[in-house]
Amino acid sequence: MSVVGVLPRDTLQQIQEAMRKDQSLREHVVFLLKGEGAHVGFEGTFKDMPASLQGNRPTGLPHSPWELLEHMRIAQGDILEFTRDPKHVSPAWPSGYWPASPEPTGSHAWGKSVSAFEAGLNAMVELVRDESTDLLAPLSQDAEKTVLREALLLADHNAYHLGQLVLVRRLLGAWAS
Ligand code: NI
Repeated sequence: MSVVGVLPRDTLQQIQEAMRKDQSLREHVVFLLKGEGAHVGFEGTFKDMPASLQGNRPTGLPHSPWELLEHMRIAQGDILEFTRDPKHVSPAWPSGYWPASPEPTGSHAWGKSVSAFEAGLNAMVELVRDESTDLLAPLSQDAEKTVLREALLLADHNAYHLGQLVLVRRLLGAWAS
């Protein structure tokens, strides 16, 4: 006999309703993480960045496109690992969250960083989508934090720096539209 078979009908409906809301919340967070609603996407912002300008800091601004991309990748990796690994050790702040130089470390560095960024973002999306992930359970490493809070933090941080990258690209004359 299944458990469902012995539950009163209104209890079953409550469970189904709770599952529907849980699923809906997960998809709202995934939508936010992917940046599909309010601004230009990651792929469109990272693509076609001329190698000769990746390490340039526009006059009056502190970061080159390479620094912003790497900062997004590094910070995202830290938030992801903090969320899923109680033993994760974060880099020194702030120096560990930025590359050593405004210039990329070779002609393939930009593409490799973009791929690593995409992998990190997908990992957070999978974590949020996983029905065995309790979005609201206090994390053992910090009871004030939850997977939901860290996912929202990541989306916020990514959106903030993505907008900066668009602006820096415009100022460098490296933005198509
Ligand atoms: Ni930041």
